[in-house]
Amino acid sequence: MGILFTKLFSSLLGNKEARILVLGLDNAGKTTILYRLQMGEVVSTIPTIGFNVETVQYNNIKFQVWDLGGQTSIRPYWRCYFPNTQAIIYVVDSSDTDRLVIAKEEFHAILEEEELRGAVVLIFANKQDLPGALDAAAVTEGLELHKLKSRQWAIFKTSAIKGEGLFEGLDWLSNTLKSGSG
Ligand code: G3D
Ligand code: MG
Repeated sequence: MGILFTKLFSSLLGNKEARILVLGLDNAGKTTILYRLQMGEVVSTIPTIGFNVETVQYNNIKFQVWDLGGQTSIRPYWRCYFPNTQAIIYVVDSSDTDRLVIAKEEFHAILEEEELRGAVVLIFANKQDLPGALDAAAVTEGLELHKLKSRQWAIFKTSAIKGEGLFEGLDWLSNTLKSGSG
């Protein structure tokens, strides 16, 4: 995946600093995906306010990961991470049907942020290898993706554990960003 990743993103965005946020509820598979991509060293930082942010810097692109949900008091501090965000990769545990409603609410809440208005959205319907995992259509419905207006988005079925679907999703993302409207 490391080499594929280089192919996909090497020509992206020139020398402009860019950010890609990888978000979702805890246990969705975000950290697993970050390691799967093998882009480089994952640096974990805990800002004073107490939420954990994992960062991988790939050339001029910063990938940053944290868990949505939980304490509302820390949310204002998320905003430090919003400027220059080109894309959001939203990761869902497709087998966690109990929390799909929370995943949906968190998803739409984050997209209301002014500074994320222009961000392209890639959804990973993760953990497809688990029995009972919802398919892409069911996750699309659960997340109410039809409500996304004037935003480029796509959903891909993935298994981070098996490394399936990640490349296809990132291929879409890099093409969409390269086409310039991201
Ligand atoms: P998070 O960073 O979003 O909180 P993690 O999620 O990447 O830490 O993953 C949470 C758990 O889900 C981990 O299991 C991880 O191995 C597992 N996981 C991630 N992606 C997949 C997947 O595609 N399929 C399956 N079956 N499991 C997955 P543990 O047991 O280490 O807590
Ligand atoms: Mg994690």
